[in-house]
This record gives sequence, structure tokens and C-alpha cells, in this order.
Amino acid sequence: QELVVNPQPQQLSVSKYTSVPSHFKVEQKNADPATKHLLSTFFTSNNTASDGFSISIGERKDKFSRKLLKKVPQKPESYYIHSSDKAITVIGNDARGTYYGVRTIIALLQADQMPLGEITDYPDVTARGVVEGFYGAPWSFEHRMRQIDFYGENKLNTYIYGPKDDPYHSSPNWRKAYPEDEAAQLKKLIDRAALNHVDFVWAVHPGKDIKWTEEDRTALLRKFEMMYDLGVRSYAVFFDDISGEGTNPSQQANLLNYLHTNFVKVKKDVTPLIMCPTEYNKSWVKPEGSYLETLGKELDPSVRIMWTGNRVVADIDKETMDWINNKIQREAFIWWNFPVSDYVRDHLLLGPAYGNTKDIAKDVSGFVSNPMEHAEASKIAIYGVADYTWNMAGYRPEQSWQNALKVVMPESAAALEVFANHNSDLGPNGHLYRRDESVKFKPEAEAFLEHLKADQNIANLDLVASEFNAMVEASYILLNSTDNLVLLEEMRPWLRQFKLLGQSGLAMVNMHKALQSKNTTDFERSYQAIKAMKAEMYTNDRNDNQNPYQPGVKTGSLVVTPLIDEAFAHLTAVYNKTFDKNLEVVANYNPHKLYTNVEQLKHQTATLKDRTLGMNVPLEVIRFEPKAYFGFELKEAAQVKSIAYKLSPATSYEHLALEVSTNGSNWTSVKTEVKDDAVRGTINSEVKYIRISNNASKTLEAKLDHLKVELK
Ligand code: LTM
Repeated sequence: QELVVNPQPQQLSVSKYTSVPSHFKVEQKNADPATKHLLSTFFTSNNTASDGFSISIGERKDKFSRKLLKKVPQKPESYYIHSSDKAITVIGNDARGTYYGVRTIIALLQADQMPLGEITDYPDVTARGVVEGFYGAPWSFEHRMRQIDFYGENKLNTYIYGPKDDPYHSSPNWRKAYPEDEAAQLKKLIDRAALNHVDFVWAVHPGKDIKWTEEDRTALLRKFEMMYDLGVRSYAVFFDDISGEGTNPSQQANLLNYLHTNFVKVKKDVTPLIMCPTEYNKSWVKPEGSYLETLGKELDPSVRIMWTGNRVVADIDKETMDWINNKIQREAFIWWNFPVSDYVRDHLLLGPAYGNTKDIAKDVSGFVSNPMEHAEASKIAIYGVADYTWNMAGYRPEQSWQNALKVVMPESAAALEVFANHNSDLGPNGHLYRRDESVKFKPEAEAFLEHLKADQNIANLDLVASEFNAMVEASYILLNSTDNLVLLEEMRPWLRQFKLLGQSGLAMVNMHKALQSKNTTDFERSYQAIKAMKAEMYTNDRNDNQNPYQPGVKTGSLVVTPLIDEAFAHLTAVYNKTFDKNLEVVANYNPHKLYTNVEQLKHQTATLKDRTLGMNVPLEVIRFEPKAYFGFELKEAAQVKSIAYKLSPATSYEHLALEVSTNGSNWTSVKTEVKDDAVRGTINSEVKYIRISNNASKTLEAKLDHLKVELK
């Protein structure tokens, strides 16, 4: 086993490698319960003996020689390790530092060879971890237990519990106690976090219905107390994705200051509060207001303020940090919206964690990743976040990613690499956030298509075929793997699609070969095979991963799928022309477009499923200025059966009109009815444009639940 310590230590100097002793004598001085527990999981009666290799563990305050103590960095959570052929000494600067030192020692002793030398180590970022802050099914209890262990293993110290769809986290139930069984599970999670030196931060999301009254602030204090009784010692208050009265910055600051004075200061063992503002990214800052400045001025300086960057989903750089830190008069706490996929639920994001610059360590008070609802699959990115936030200068995203794959699937890492390599981009999305995908294969795919279309010799044909083959083989290996069944369950629908995609790539290569040799039988067989595979993928897309937002299963969508589709269409067209045939050239595309002047909606995508045209709606609150409109422009005028949309709050409907047009200039209002809080309109003529417009003179703020047009 090679030596991999994640996160990568700050300084590691190895004088030589030696074989790992079989037995140890462990002497621990001031180890806390978490460190004791960790030691007991590795050092058992099987590998300890009174004459074993000496390992001595303790904290700065314990008795160690001055020479060694001088080497322990004066930084929170730091540690120093000295290992010689006689003994290993681990000294932590504090309890967490000692724990992390022991984590490192265990990693060293699990390698083939033990390094002798010194390790001096400390984290760059104070609070590092995960915010379970996505929309969609919250993680299960079992997944959370696995996650918390994973954070401990990778020296992450923060888990913010804030799943948008937990009713007791958000409105109106934030005021209520958790039901007994859920409270019992939370208690177990909190205890597990303590055992892993992870701060379990319980977050509340009260802004949708909070009243700035004595009654509500005592309700919140009461809820904090309940959580305290379960063992919570860290708290956050989220005001993201809300509209109305709850967005008032002075009132938010008042509430946080009240909690700081009446709870944090009183308890003494509670860490400083964290808050997520309503304007949590630069693109949402209202030019007419001074929301962030107000928070900066009025919030107690100890309160940490979250920030997602220049947009909702963004990577972070020095300029981002300088801008926000200046506004809020403190170092922002980064909420990195990666690998969260709640706005592209048909995709799996398995690529490396990259894009944040390496010069922001001193500008952030924390850095947490918002993950996918697929907890186990998110570990690939989280592993990278642990590495990046600990040692920014030394972070190498690609290497860290390779290591992560080996950790999550030790036996099948090579196959997982093939799969993850082609499943990392998000596809077009409203946040305009994209990731590299199929990086090494992309130039090959481009060269292949270029030569194919120019009717030239395809020099890399074997290479392209061998990638498709690797995809099929990797799918078989992973679908039958046993080294991480939890991960396999999450990936299964995508693996089935991926196998079919690889197979259809191979059939496409065969179509090319058959066309070259003018073998019409072989060509038509491979053509039919691709059509059959496409039909199967379509069925999978309709049956697997069904959710109301982006249902279905998309794989290889940046490079591999377009390559196969384009090559298939081209080959079929050439074949038809050459042999005077009429095989159908299928194009899977949606010819209709979104039609809007709302900035937040401009980059959303339109989907066409059967005869239903829909908008991929954003999860956030949308601002509809006066004269704002949103809808569709059809490719050509067509008969429409019905139009349906839903906004919350439903009071927005008073100011909105549903209109249609054949030319985009002359508009006709459509009669509508409201049923189950949704609006429905029917028309009996051909239309090309459909829009919902804000005819009021004031800006409306609302969430869009859906917009659907049924075509005849
Ligand atoms: O990003 C923040 C602060 N809030 C929400 C998240 O809950 C959600 O997961 C992400 C990504 O869709 N966007 C948000 O607005």
C-alpha cells in the first residue's frame, strides 16, 4: 500500500522508510475520549504488547522534552510527529490536534512501509466540512453516520445540519420539538460527531414565516435549548431563499445578537453562531439596498456570515473574498455549492473538487461544501474539499481525486475512474455552472468527428473504440462490485445507462466499419442495435430517478453522448445517400426555447417530454420586476392544449397575466382558473409565444414551482 495521508500534511520530511512493526506499546498522556476511542479501534490486543514498538501520545501541556515541544506549531488543531526506529512521538497543540496526529499515525502504520522523520501539520482553514443544505430527500440516518466517520477520517471538523426538506429545520415547524424517534437519532449523530471531533452545527431556517416578535424569538431560544439538551454545541440560522418580512437585515441582526447574548454567552460551551444571509451571493445584491453593510455593522463581530460567491453556484477567488469581507467587516464563511445537484438531479457529479484559488486561506472563516443528495457519491468531492481546506498550497485536484476513488472503492477504483471521468459535468443549467468531463477523451472525440465528417481516414478509431469498450467493462465491474454496496446503490441507474452508452458507441464504430466495407447487412444490424439501445435508455430515463424537477438519468452528457449522436446521424445520412435508403436519422432535441426578460430565468433550460414542454425551474426566490415576463417561444405556431404554472405565494397571481401571441408583438390574454394553488389556462388557437407577465407597478418576489405547456 502506498503512503497516502489525507489531507496532505503541511510538512513531511522522511529520512527513510522501514518495515512496520508488528506490535506496539502505546502510552497516552492526556488523550480525550475521541482520541482514546480512535486508538482503541486500531491498537487492539492483536497488535499491542508490553515490549512492543513505543508510541507516545499527548498534548502540549503534557511532559515532553523541550526540544520536541518547540516543534509543535502554535496554531489551532496542529500537531507534530517524530518517528525514529526506536519510537514515535505524537504531540498535539490541543485536543483536536492530538486526535489528528493519531489519525495520521494510523494512516502511516497502514502503509507498506513506515516513514521515519518528522511531520509538522496544521489546517489552513479554521472550519472545514459539509453543509447538508440541499433541496430534496435529506440524507438518511445511516448515511449521516457514515459521513461523520468519513469527516473524522479526513480531518474535517464541521457538519452543518440544514436539509431544506427537514420540516423541523424550516417553517413552520422550526418552533416545534423533533418527534421522539427523530430526536433519538439526532442524539446518536451528535454523539458520533463528538467521537470524530466534528462540530455538529444544527441550523434553523425560520425566515419564511418568522415574526419579529418576542414570542418568536423565545420560540427559537426554546428550540435551541431543546437541541442543546440533545448535545448540540454549535448553531446556525439560515435566511436563504426567502421573501417578505423575514429578509429585513436589521431584524435578522437583532435576532442573531439576541441569541448570542442570551444563549451563546450564557452557555459558555457553545461556539460562535453562523448565519446564512438572504443576499448570499454577489449577483443577488440589490443595488438599491444596503443589506450586507447593515449585517456587517449591526451583527455581533463573533457571528460568522456565509457566502456562496459571485453567484449562487460559483468557485471562490481572492477578489470574491476581498469584495464580501469589506462589506461584512469580517471573513466570510464559504458555502461552496459543489457537488450539490438539486438543480440538475438527472446528473451525477463525480469529478474532482477544483476551481477555488489557493490564496484565500486567510480570507475565510470557514469553507463547507454543499453535497448531492447521494451521500456516498458526494464523498469523492468531499475528500478533495478536506484536502484543499487543510493545505491549499499543496492541493492537487486531480491527484486528490484519484486518491478519493481508491478510498471509496478500493477494489474497483480503476473502473470507478472510467465511470467518474465521464460523469462529472452538470449539463446546461440555470446557474451556468459547468465542470470538465471526459477530459482526456475530448480531443480524441473531436478528432474522430472531424475526420468522419470530412470523409477522411480516422486514425484514432481503435482508441475511440477502446474507450467505449472500457465504459462497458467498467459498468460490468461496478455493477457486480462488492467493495462499496452503498455507493453502488446510488450509482446503479447511471451505471445501467452508462453501459448502454458504451455499447451504443461500439455499435456506432461498427456502423462506420460496415460503411467503409460497404457491408449493408452489418450496417443495418448495428443501426438497429443502436436504436434498440436508445429505446432502452429512454425507458430507463422514464422509470429511474423520477423526481418532479429533473427526472431521469443522464450520463456522458458533455462529450460521449453528443459524439455518438452526431456520428450516428452522420453515418446514417451518408448510408441513406450512398445506398438510396431511407433510415430514420433521429435527433433528440427540443426545438422550443424559453422566452423571458428575467435575469434569473434566462439560462434555465426547457425540456420536452412527449408533448409536454416544461421549464427547469430554479429553487430560489425570483424577482419579477414590473413588465417582467417568462414563458416559451415555440419553434413555429402550434396548437396548445393547456398552460399551467404555480408560484408561491399564490397572492402573486393577482398581478400576473397569461398571454399568447403569434408574432411576439400582439398579445391576447388567456382566461385562467386557479385550482390547488396552480393556474391553468386553455386556448383554442395556434400560438407561437406564451408568456406570464407582471403587469403590476411593483416588483414581485416568488418561487416558481412549475411552468408547463401541453402541446396538441
Ligand atoms: O445556496 C444556498 C445558500 N441556498 C440554496 C441551497 O439550499 C441549494 O442547495 C443551492 C443549490 O441549488 N442553492 C441555493 O440557493
